[in-house]
Amino acid sequence: KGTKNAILRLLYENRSHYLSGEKISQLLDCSRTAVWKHIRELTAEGYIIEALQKSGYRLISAPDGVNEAAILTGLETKQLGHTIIFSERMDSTQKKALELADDGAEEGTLVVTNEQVAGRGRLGHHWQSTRGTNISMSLILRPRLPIEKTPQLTLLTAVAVADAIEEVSGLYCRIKWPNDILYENAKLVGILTELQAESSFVKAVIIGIGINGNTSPESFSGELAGKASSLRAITGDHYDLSHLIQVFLKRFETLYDRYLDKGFLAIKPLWVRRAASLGKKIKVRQPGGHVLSGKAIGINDDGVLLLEKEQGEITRVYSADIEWN
Ligand code: BTX
Repeated sequence: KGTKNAILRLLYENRSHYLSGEKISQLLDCSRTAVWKHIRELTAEGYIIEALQKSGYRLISAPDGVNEAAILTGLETKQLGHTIIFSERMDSTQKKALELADDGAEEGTLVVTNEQVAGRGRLGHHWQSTRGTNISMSLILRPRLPIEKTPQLTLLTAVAVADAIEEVSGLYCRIKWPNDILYENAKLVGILTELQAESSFVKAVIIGIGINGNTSPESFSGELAGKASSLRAITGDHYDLSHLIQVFLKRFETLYDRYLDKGFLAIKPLWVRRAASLGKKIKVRQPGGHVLSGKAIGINDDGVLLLEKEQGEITRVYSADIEWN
């Protein structure tokens, strides 16, 4: 698998010209037969690779979805995403990332798959993924943060994803507290932040992100009909999901560095600018089933939602699902 990945990586890096079998075998220190065998395997997997007798190989196109080589080629981050754990199919990237974090995976490790069969949302919800058309990924971080600050990373992630979506598609998305990314009330992205801690400090934060990129509108049926959408369903365009991941990682890294340096106050205005829920009358459904209603007046400097109840009393909301009409 290692050599095949390395060949794919070379093909991605040299997309503008042909790379001879001999050159590949020299660079990777393997036989030309091995190169030929791996190229044949890649072709069977759906990669279209042009082979010219005198010139060599050139990658024309890749199957739908993401792959490790595509994410790494041209990635502009300093650290995030430099280690990628990819496989075509996984139960849940979140589950895998939690295991890897337990085993000491370093900050910035990205777990990603094309087919997530048991995706998890918050509070035991299910997250739907369709093969090759949406992004399912989990990022492992090791910030030196007290536990109570970690929800801020969810808000930061929402800003980074919304900014990345805007950069690749031009769509201006809004954020519904704490973690939904909406375009005209349809959910395009889900974010799930989980952590491993020791006493009151964080050992690892795992940020799971699901993005409906090229998902067809028909796949949002039943409960999701009218509530979920995808970039493709909105614009009609087809997106390079590996590129979207690169743009996200770059943006996230910039904001994360700024956050570690200056704290949440440096991120708050970026979040508020995109906030969909502020100023609205909302219903807050808390874990455990308790429901509050009132007006969402803002978030405080820690990222906690401030709810003004009928009588004018202000309550802080740390974790909940919110809705409005
Ligand atoms: P959440 O609890 O805020 O949202 C889950 C709810 O969203 C579901 O109950 C359902 O109503 C709706 N939903 C389910 N699938 C979709 C979808 N594809 N698009 C729009 N709405 C949907 C959000 O939880 C957090 C989701 C994180 C998913 C990522 S994917 C990579 C990583 N691995 C993993 O198992 N989870 C995370």
